[in-house]
Amino acid sequence: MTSYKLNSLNLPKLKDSVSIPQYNREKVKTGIVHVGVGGFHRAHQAFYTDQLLNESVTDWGICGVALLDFDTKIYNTLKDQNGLYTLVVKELDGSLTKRVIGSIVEYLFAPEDPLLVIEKMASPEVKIITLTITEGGYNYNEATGEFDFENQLIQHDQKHPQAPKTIFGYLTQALKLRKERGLVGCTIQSCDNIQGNGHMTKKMLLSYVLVAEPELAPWILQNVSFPNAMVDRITPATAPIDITNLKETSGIDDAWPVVCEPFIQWVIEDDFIAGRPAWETVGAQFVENVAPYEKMKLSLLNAGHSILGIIGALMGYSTIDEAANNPDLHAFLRAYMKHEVIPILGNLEGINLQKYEESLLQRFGNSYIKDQIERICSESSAKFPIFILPTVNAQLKQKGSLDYAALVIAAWAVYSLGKDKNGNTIHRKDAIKNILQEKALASKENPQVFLEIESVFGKLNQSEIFVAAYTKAYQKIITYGIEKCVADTNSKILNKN
Ligand code: CS2
Repeated sequence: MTSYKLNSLNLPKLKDSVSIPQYNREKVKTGIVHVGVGGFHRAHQAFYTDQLLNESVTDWGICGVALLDFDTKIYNTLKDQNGLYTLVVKELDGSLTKRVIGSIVEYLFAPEDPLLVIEKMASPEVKIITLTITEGGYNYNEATGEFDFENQLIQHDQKHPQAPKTIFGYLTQALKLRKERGLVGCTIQSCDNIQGNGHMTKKMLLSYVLVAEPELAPWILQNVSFPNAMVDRITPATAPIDITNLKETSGIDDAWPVVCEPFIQWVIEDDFIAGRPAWETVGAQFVENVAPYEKMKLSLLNAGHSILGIIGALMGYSTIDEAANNPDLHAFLRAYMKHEVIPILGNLEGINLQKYEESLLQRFGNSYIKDQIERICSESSAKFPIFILPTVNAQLKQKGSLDYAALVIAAWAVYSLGKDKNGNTIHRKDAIKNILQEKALASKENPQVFLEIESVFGKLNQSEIFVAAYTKAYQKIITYGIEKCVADTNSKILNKN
């Protein structure tokens, strides 16, 4: 079929094969600056906002910001397509729902022109700055609980405030301009998977500001709000076949479409100091306290992902659905949720945890999604402290079950050696990959060494109970192999001395 390159000019030609923005993008004003235009942002916030713009709202267009050199490819691609891209929802029956999204009306590349980005963030029409900068982007040290001033990029920002490299440098300069110009404040809204992501953003930003621009801190406290939010939509990395299929079946020549699952959720605290879009009209939920939703999602969905990812990788799988459909691993995950997570969640008002758990297992098992294990396991050193360790620490406090989590962490130590059960190489991506590997090697002699990585595990290696459970699990994986170990976790092997 004839295909058209996706851009503003060709948009009308595509309207018969796909739904396209119903609004005049030129009339849309930028009310939001979003930092980190990855797949997740494009499947989630930009999608909610696109629906809103379709309802004749014009003040809430998004200006994307690419912060890192690494973002060059997505920046060039979207620039070329005038900010347009296709969102392909892979439905439960395998059919595809496609929609061209138009809510990203501007896009800036920070390394090219930092001052332009600072000006944009400071501009009076911008009311909200949203972030998807990944769990690791908050510059938080698990061992100290504090902002990491050792980070060289942070040190760079302190020396070169007008050409920053980190989000903290940018926000500080933008807020400083707002203050100096007597402008109203704004909302800074994290959309990352972190418990209390608004609190975390506020704490980390203020830590930086107190050192870099101390006089700005009181102004921030008065003029900037940081709502917490829970975000959810499984968004695998786009595969080359997704691009080809889109071109062949719909005639859309899109260099970087986004694929995702049908499920979507966004629960937000209603704390927007300078106003906000009515995202509730397109499905977002505004609540007073988002903490229970965050806790539930991080400790069940995200932890579930990491468990399927790490153990699945060792078993030789490459996608999450393969791991989730392994009956033993499925039963293991279910048991982890039941014995270790649900007891610490308590009663969450208005939430049926049983139903939530069932829906997660169904989402993980959806074989049309093909979420990559490599994506899930990437940056595990930033994920475990948020997704799994709070559960372990809570169980330790109440002297409860921790054998499942101990096995997962032991599996991570074995995974960090870089070979699956068949001896094939596992491709790993992690900011501290070398440290993980070095500790994993030393763990062959003494398994506890892996737990010494303080920036990940904090003081966990000082808990005799945990160390004992972990060491036992580690030795059992080495002796019996991951499959047998998982299969027997509920009964024999793990419980036997
Ligand atoms: C995943 C998340 O990165 C991960 O490890 O668990 O990206 C997950 O797919 C999303 O949070 C789903 O909302």
